[in-house]
This record gives sequence, structure tokens and C-alpha cells, in this order.
Amino acid sequence: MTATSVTRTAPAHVPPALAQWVEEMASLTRPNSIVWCDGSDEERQGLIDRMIDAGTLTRLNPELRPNSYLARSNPSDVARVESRTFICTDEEDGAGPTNNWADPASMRETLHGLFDGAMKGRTMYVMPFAMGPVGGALTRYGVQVTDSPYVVLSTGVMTRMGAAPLAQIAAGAPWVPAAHTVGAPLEPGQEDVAWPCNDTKYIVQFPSTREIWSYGSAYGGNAILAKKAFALRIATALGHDEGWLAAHMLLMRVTDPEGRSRHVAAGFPSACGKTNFAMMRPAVDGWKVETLGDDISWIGPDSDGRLRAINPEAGFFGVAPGTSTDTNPVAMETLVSDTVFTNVALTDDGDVWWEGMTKEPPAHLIDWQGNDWTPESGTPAAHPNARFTVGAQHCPTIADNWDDPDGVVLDAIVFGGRRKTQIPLVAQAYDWKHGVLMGASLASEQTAAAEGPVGKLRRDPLAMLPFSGIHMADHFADWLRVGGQARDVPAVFHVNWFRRDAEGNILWPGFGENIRVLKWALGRLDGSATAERTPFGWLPGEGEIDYADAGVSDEQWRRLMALDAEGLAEEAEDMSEYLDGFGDRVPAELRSALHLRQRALDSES
Ligand code: SAT
Ligand code: MN
Repeated sequence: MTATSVTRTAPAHVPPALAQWVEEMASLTRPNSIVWCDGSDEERQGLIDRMIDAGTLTRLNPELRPNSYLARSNPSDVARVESRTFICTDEEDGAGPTNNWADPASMRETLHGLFDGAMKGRTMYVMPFAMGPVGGALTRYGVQVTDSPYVVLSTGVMTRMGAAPLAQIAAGAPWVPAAHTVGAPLEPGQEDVAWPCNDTKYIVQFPSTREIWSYGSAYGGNAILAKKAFALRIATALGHDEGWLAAHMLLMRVTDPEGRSRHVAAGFPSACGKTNFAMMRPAVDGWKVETLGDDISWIGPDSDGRLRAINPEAGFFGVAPGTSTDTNPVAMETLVSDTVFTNVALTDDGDVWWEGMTKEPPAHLIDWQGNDWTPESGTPAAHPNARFTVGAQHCPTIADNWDDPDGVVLDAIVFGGRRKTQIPLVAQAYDWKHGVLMGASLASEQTAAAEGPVGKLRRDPLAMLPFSGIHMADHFADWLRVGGQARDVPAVFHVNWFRRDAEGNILWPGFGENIRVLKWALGRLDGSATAERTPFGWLPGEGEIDYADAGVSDEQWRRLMALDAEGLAEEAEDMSEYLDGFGDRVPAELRSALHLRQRALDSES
């Protein structure tokens, strides 16, 4: 660590406001040097070499897993920390009851104290990035500074990063500043560790000034600020002002045997199989599913008044445990090369392993903390939140229009949760308003793994519980408004792959068989599939879904689709109380859609 002077390598055409912000960040955090990232292969290779030297990355066996690396995080830095995530709206009630609010002025003071000298002994990387195809109408730009080369490598996979977005910013595109440090300054002569971080963590969004500040973590959404912090939290605020929606939704193209393609966005709470659905291999011949995104969609009206969507990201940051050739063969094929794995186990021949990848675990592994592991160890070999980071272009089912700057016209929206009881396999909303109610009512039953009573409903409105940068009720209103102003809205559906019978057996096989549900849903768009009106929504008409071919008996089908008016009425009452918690900002239209459902259920029971 010899260099103590700041090197300035700003490329030509850096706009003054950006140069000034970088200057301010440098004088606050006092790094040894500043590197402007260009997003090139050479830059990436240099970072990788540097991280291998530092012990941050281990090169995997190039014959088994070419161009791929393993990172092991500090055991205290393994996931997003919602308790340390703050939304600093000017008014306290601007953030709403689902967020941690903090006063912007005092938070700024806290952050300035923490960032003061925080990059000493390190390099500050400046990463201009685009969320969405560079130049696209829905695309937005950001610049993150960070002292973590791991975060640079990850951001290079998850976004379009470097020279091209910088050119857009230079041409006047607005940009969101995102300041990140791992909070581990190095004194002269002090040796670095493989995964620097700090026990104190802050992930802070300032929606009105469109700023992000993150301190102390290098893991996932805490540190790759383009992802949840920008593409969902700041983006909900941008969308609120500009008339579009940031959604926690996968995006896919479904093509029927006649060659007709439709685009579908789908939102599910975590642990409901979003990545599996986005990469589905259909069980019905002639149908094709292609992937445009697995996590985030930005949805907005085009000049014709139709709703279009893009995936703002450029890669997948997916949970590894549970991924296998049975559950998600497409993901397994995506990961054969060019992947950064974090907190998975290392095999003796230099490949990766995680729980669920194979039925039999290997006889010996190095676990995610770097210790010897055998099946007798009694601990997970991979951390449950171990991740793979891989570019979208490596996915064998990536759609050829996934990075079309115009995005794709949305034909259908699907919401879903994990529900053992009550909720039928599929239902169609009567209209957009009813569809927004379905999305706002999303909930999943808690599993035994989570704290709290098993089976208790955890509401996760629009699958956005930890991801809205504005008051959730205002976000509901944005959904109603964006759809209400569109000339043509996508049809909205609600699905539940997880219903069980009285004995606890799962009723629907899921995975590739889910195409049967999509087939009916898309048939509704042109009126070729019939439906029956119920208090929950439109249910598939008799014989519309060929469940027998999915191995589902008549009796199982009856249970899958059964509506228990009394149970659903209780559920509606629970939803009504839940909405009370958002106060008088809840849009009247949402209330009226819920009243309509309650009245219909009352007259049934
Ligand atoms: O860590 S991330 O926020 O990127 C992933 C997730 O928790 O969904
Ligand atoms: Mn997600």
C-alpha cells in the first residue's frame, strides 16, 4: 500500500455535476485512488486477478466450470438486512408502515460520519450504469461509487456498466448517485481481509433527492445498489412522479404451438419459485417459454397507450440451494460457465455444490465458511442464501428481444403466493382494478423455518413489502392510475401452485406443468378459453385445463379449484383490516374492489 495520492483518471466528457459528486465522495471517504470503470473485459479480468490475489475469489476448475469463481463472504454478511434499510422521505408518513423511516437530515449526518475516511487505503471505483437497454425509453441511469471490487464485478454482470451509460449521462440523461463503502478503511501497513465489511450497516434511500447510500455490507442487494435499492425503491419514487411502475416481477415470452407469442410479467413473494417460473421448460409439446427477466420489471405506457415492460437488469442473482436439474434445468445450464458463486460449497475437484443440487451429497466438501465438511457435519455446506451471479446472455432460454430498447407489450400479469388452503390454482381478475386488489392482497403462509406461527399469513403486497420506496398505499394508487390511463391493459391472473389436500399432500405438480395454467390464461385473451364467474374471479370453465395429463385426479382437481366462501370472507376481512393500517391514503377504488368481493362472498355463504 504505497500510493497515498488520489489518481484522477476521469474519462473525457464527464459532465461537471458527476465530476463534482465523485470529487465530493473522494474528499469525504479519502481513497488511495479512483478508477473510472469502462466495463471492458480487460477491466473485469484485472479485477478478478486482483481478487484472487486478495483471497476474495477462488478460481473454479476450468475444465468443470470455465470462467467461474467462488467467493466466501464474512459469516456476518450473508443477506439483505431489512432492519438496517431506511427510507428517508421528508415527512415521516411518506415512507408508510411497511418501511423503516429515518429523518433525512439526521441520517445524512450519521452517514457523513460513517463515510468520513471510510475508503482509506482502498480504491474507489466509479461505475456508471444503465437499468435497461442503453438508450431505451424506460431505461434510467445511475452511478455507484464503491470500494469493493466484488461489487464492481457483480454490478458488471447485473447491469450494463461502463462507457455506454456514461455517454448517455454525458449527453444529459439524469442519473441516480449511489454511494457505497464496505466501511473497512486500511491503515498504512494494515493487511486486508478476504471479505471486508463492518458490523454496522446502513442501506439508505432518499426518494425525493433520488440518492442511495450504503455502508458496511458487500452482499447482494445491500451493495449491488442498482438492484433493489435503485430498480425497486428509488424506481417506485421515479415511477410515481413519471407515471410508470417498478415491479418485483419476472418477465417471460410464451409462444403457443401456432407460433403466437405473448409477454407475461409475474410477481411472487420470495421463496415462491420466480426464477423457476421464468425459466420454465413446458411439459406440453409445442409450447415454448423464453426468459426476459427473473426479478424486476419496469412497466410503463408507450405512445399508443399500451403497457410495455423491460427487465432493467442484465443478469441473474439467484439463490443456489434447491436449484437442480429436476427443479430448474435451465438455470443449471445457465451456470455451466462464466458464473460467480457466493457462499456455496467447494468440491474436492474444484467445482461447486449446494443442498439440493444432487440427491446424494459428496463425501467431502469445503463448506461456505472454508471448513472441511462431510455429510455427518450436521451443518449446511452452502449458506441457505448462497447465490449465483451470471449474465442473462448465458441463459439458454433468454428471449432474443430481452434487451429490445422499446421493451415488450405486456399481454398478461400474474400474481401468486404460497397458500396451502383457500386459494384456487388460478383465477382471472374481472378487470384491472380487481387485478390490483389481487396483487395488493398477495400473501404467503409462513413455513416452519421462519419465526412466528406456522401457517400464519404474511402479507406481501405486490411482492414489494421490503422494496417500495414510497408509501405502499401510494404505490397501490400508482398501479390503479397507470392501468386506468392505459388504452389497453394486460389481463390479470392470480395463481397458487401450492394448495394442499386435508392430508397435507400437494395437489398440483407445478414446474413444467404450470404451462397448462398459462395456456388457459392466454386463451382468455382472445376469448378462446371459457371461464365461470365466481366471487374470487373468473375460474377456468369445465374441461379447459387438461389436468389429467398432469397426473391430477378429478378429486384432486375439485379440491384445487374449490372455493370456500366462508374462509374467503374471513380472508377479505383480514385484508380490509390490513388496509386500515395504511390509513386514509388507501385508494377508494381498491376499497371498493374489496367491498365488491365481500358482498359477493356474503351472498354465497
Ligand atoms: O440480495 S438481493 O436483494 O439482491 C436478492 C433478494 O433478497 O431478493
Ligand atoms: Mn427479488
